[in-house]
Amino acid sequence: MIEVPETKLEFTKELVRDTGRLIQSLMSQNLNIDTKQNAHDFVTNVDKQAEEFMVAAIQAMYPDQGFITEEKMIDNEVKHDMWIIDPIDGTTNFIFQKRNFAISVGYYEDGQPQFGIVYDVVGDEMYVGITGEGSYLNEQKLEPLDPKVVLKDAIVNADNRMFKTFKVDLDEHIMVQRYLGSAALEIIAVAAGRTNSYMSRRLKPWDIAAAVIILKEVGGTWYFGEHHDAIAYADKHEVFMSGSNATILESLIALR
Ligand code: 2AM
Ligand code: CA
Repeated sequence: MIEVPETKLEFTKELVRDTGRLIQSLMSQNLNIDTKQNAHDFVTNVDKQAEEFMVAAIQAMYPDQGFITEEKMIDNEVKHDMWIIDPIDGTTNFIFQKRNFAISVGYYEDGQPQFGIVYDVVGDEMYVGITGEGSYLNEQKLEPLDPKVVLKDAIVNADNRMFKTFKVDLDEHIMVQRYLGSAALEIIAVAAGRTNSYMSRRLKPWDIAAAVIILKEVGGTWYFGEHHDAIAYADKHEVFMSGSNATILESLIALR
């Protein structure tokens, strides 16, 4: 008999850990690598298998769930209970570095964020944000972010192409630039207080849906296209800009 978990959150934490183990075991075998829109937009058999595994488990446990997933192993459809899933965020890192990638699962009800999980598989760090309750790293509560840090003292994560969209030489207005290559892990770095901003020119809902729930619970803030401290379900690229506080985010917007 299948044991019914106490809550959807507990179920999902367990599922994400299981998916992490699946990814680790497949990672040591030969990867089957394809490209999507362009030569450097990769997807592997592992992205697809991991997504299929998660979707099947959720459907087996709960009826009538909606999904928005990157690899489209299920028809994407908006319902009251919504799962927004990126099985591997940071696929290029996954393929070439075998680290610095994450599983991202955001759970929304009636458009409202409930919980988000970002799991750094190789680092074995599970970040969980629960709306109204706080955010956690491996069950340890994250501290609220400092509301007083200003842009000139900020570590800003973004690629050079994002920096080039600014009216100014952004390097002159910040402490230092960094870039990792996994939107979920970079938003998490802001939430954990390791950096002060993450920005990207073109993200989709599954890149951010889980991490922003974690960010919001510690006082961080963001724009996703026109949406302020909110996401959109549409399968559409949007500019993403975030800050560890409103001063940093508004300063960045003023310079763009
Ligand atoms: P991915 O690894 O799941 O594709 C850095 O490249 C970040 O941008 C990663 O989080 C990556 O997610 C995301 N990204 C890269 N290309 C993308 C694309 N074509 N659409 C949406 N997100 C993309
Ligand atoms: Ca992905």
